[in-house]
Amino acid sequence: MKFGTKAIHAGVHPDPSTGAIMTPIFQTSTYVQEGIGKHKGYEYARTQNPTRTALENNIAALEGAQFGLCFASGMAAIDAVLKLLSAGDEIIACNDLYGGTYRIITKVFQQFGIKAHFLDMNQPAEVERFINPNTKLIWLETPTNPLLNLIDIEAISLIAQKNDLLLCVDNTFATPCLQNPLLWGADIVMHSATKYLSGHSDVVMGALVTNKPELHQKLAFIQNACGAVPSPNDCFLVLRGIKTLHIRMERHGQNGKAVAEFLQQHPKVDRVYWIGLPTHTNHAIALKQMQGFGGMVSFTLKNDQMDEAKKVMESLKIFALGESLGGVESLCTHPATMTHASIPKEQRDKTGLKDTLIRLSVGIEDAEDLIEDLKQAIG
Ligand code: P1T
Repeated sequence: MKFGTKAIHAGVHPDPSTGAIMTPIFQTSTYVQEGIGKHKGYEYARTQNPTRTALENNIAALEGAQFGLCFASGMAAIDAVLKLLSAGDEIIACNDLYGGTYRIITKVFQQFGIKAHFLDMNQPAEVERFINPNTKLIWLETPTNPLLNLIDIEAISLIAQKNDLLLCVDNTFATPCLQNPLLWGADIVMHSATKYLSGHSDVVMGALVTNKPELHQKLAFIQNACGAVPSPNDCFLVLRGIKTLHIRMERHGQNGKAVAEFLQQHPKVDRVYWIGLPTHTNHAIALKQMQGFGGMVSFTLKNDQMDEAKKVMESLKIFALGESLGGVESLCTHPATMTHASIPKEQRDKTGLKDTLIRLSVGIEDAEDLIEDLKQAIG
């Protein structure tokens, strides 16, 4: 089955009791059991819920995985992966990544005795240099948030396999439509389903998928034991969102290209970060492991002053100023004060995340209108 067909059909079945074609919202906390130990596979809604099961199976199918699990947020999904570790274990993570991921590793798990190294993963030799007997997990995002760096998943997975480490890839920016990290050797794929999977900026949710039964069991145990599960209503919304994922991603990619090319030729714009530009440092990695380039575009201005960047961000009319990404509507984010404020400035400076960087989540409106908006805002 091809991707679009899977997006619409995988994991979902007409409701056996009514024939309803759309998966019902099973708004229940418990299930009546016929006798002690006699039930229909559903006991308590933290542990299982049929709306959630449909979504978990759908996301798993899109990633080419056997198993899927959904969580109350992307952060709850990340939390579950990190809970696979024990005190004394070490993580190697990419150095450009969502601020919340950096924060949970350094501010929450560090106090439980877990140590992390944040590295430029375009130097696989550098990754090997930091591996020691305590290393247990490699965490990467590709494309990264917000600098749109690309990391060769296969190259890193070879290192992970050689050293018996888990590799988890945050696939939020690419979505399963553009990239399937399991195919390149990842053990776990993580999503903030809040973003493109939901696609309409009306849900907060996370997801994990894997092909390894043992790993799935451990993560399912954590999901149930810790309890950060999404509501059935939110599962319904994400299932509905995913039905148009392939169509939306096509348009995000077309609009991303139009916006990136417009910015690239603008005399006041300095650097443009979009993975589809042949001038992108690692464009070849996108060609190797992705089926498209998406709608995330970051840029800086030649007049590299905060006042200038602020003026542009506050003058945009169609691009709404705010955190998040991946919705049908265009958004403009200021990473230094919003999504990445929890990464200390010295660390941001080291990875090249300037205070003046502007991040765009290019939506699926008409590209001409988006370009007009940028034109009037940049001046
Ligand atoms: O917001 P939540 O659903 O908990 O997901 C966290 C998360 C994880 N991974 C990546 C790559 C992310 O971008 C995010 C959330 N990011 C934003 C809110 C943002 O605007 O970048």
